[in-house]
Amino acid sequence: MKNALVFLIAIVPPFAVLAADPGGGAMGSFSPIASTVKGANDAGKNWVPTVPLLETAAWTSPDTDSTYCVAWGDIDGDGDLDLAAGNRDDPNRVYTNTSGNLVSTWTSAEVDATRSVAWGDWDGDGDLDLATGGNGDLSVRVYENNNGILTSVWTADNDGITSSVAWGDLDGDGDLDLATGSTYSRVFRNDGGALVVAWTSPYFTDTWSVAWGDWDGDGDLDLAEGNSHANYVYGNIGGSFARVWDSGETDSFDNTHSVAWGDWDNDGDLDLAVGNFGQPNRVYENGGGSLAVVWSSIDTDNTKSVAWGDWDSDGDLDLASGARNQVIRVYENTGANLVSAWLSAESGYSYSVAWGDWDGDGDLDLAAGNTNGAANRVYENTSAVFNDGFESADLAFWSTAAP
Ligand SMILES: [Ca+2]
Ligand SMILES: [Ca+2]
Ligand SMILES: [Ca+2]
Ligand SMILES: [Ca+2]
Repeated sequence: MKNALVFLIAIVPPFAVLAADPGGGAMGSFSPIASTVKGANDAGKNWVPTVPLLETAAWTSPDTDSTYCVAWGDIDGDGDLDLAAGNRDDPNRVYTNTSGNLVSTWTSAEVDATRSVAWGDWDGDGDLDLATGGNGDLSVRVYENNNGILTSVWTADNDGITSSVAWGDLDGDGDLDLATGSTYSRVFRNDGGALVVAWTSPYFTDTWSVAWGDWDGDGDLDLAEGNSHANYVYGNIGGSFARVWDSGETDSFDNTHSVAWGDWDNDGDLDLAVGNFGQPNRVYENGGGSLAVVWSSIDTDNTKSVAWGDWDSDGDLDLASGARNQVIRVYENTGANLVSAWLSAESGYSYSVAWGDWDGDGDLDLAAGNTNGAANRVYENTSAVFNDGFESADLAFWSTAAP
């Protein structure tokens, strides 16, 4: 998993890093580290010469649950990330992280045909509780966390399939409210432990995905909606919502299954990635009150899930995508473009991808939730970071380049 060189560096103080000197081959010190190393290797933008994510999964679940959604969260408060899996035809599951292994420690009593899971401390007692959304009469559920055991404590009828759940404090009162994507999107407000319907979208949207983000920078959370037709953003106006942006697409255009906010151009506002099924994925750049397509993928994967994460730790957000019956991709952010830079070895039914540092070495690893008889997987990132952007990928480059 971690090569000996990385381990050597990890145990020395960060400002006295020793590495092979590319000029003379002797051991020496770099100062400052990031500019010296990256400037010499990476023309212009911080392009990392080696791909940081391993192609073959480092962890594969022993079960083959039909997982529609995975989410990282520290269920037991021991400082490492555990993995929740929302399953379609099986009980939901939590894999607890035990020294780098993920072991199933909880399965739900219910089988809800779950499509989405989200961690959040809904009761403010300091531990993460789990919201789920799925099919059926009681398609939205909250499991309360008691010492790592999750028990269903709240359910709601959401008028149809709930494809997406997302926690966010819509009214700034310090507790988490819950957005749901369904036939009509909803927001449930947290009123002292009870979740009550605060808003229902007036639009029939057939929503696949919802995501909170302060798109206009006014300090409250707005809501993006990924739909089978046009995508919407609802602006938060004093705790209620009004549609303030419409992508304007028709039924024959993007069939969006996943949306994710992220500041891809580092200009301080949130941009929106959309994962489209059988059509190009896209990034809409935030132009202050509007979103405009600035990137479309060359591929037209059956994308089910997109997730932003800085996989190479160079300070910009890269984009992972999971797709049905296709490989997982990572699109590397090269400045004003996203370039497909990594493909998983497996071609699975990856309905969900989620970044998280599962081994606590400072870089983002990638979890994939798979359906159709495929195990869930975690792909390990080998670019452990030591202070400002200094990466093991650079170390590996220098160690092989030195005489
Ligand atoms: Ca809690
Ligand atoms: Ca931006
Ligand atoms: Ca990056
Ligand atoms: Ca890691």
